[in-house]
Amino acid sequence: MSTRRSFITSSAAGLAALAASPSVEALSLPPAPAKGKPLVISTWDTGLAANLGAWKVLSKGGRALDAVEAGVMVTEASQNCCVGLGGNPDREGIVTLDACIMDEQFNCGSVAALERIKHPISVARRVMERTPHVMLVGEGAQQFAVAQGFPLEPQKLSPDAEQAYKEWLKTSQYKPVVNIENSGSKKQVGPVGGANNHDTIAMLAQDAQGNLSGSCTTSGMGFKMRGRLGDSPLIGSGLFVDNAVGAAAATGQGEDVIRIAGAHTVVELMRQGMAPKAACKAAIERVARIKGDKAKDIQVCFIAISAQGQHGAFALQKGFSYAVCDAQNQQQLIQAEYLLK
Ligand code: SD4
Repeated sequence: MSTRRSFITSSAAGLAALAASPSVEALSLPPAPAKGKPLVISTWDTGLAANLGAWKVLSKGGRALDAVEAGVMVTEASQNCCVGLGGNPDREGIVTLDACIMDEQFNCGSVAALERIKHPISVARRVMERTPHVMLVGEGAQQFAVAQGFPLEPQKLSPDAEQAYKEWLKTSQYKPVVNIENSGSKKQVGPVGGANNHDTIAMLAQDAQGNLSGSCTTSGMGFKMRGRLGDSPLIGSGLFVDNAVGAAAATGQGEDVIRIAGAHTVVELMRQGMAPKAACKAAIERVARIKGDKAKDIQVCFIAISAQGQHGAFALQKGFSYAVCDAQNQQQLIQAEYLLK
């Protein structure tokens, strides 16, 4: 007996109806040709330098996956910012790192609560490529990294992080500061730490072949509880890529990104026909509805690119910028629109 669904999928008219219907998976449809490629976007002003790292790969016709790894490695290795081992520690004084990566074929890898490894994004990629798993955490993630030849770095805070931690110990209050990720922020030694506290970089790229990939790496919220994970290592929250539809990534208060499965939500909204910025805005509105009055105390931001090569972003609060690099704009920083005026 043929069901209505099997009838629709087997007729030409049905295929047209499927394409028009917002509720139907776009997975089976061929991706539309991309216009803006190659293209890379990433969060905060630190994304400018990271994008150039990615652009070295993209401009030579390289793969988006290689670009998003190389790009955020620039930030992880940076001496004066706090993605990577220079990041603010947890409340026990230990730096723990989270990262994830996803390619155009739904391959993904992730590490969380990883200690003493300089490039968590590369370990996440190894998890993706060399294990049957998606995610490794804590001791097991570190053991895997060492087995893969990643050197174990000293357990030591950067001078900025050490100063911030000492300041934090005076009150020991967990109170994240909105937009502290901007390197242009005024020095903020206080509840969540010092200047140059860029807790996360998320990056999305489309290569010359039109394929999408994304990466996300962070030391997490400064002075978090030991063992706390945010959205950044979680595929579907901090990052999601569907090559036929688009890619999205998040930064900001991880708990509130997780609550709405943020990056996946943005991609699903694009699947329903929304442009990247509109999809990011709708996801932010969802966060705001859930948080009510408390929305003013947090920052949440999304960036997205579509399979057609459009990009966009939206934030809950003023102050979020994202960096764009394509053939026309190698150094563009865009102030994102925001919801709470
Ligand atoms: C987290 N989302 O750990 C991260 C923090 C972040 O910019 O994005 N900061 O919740």
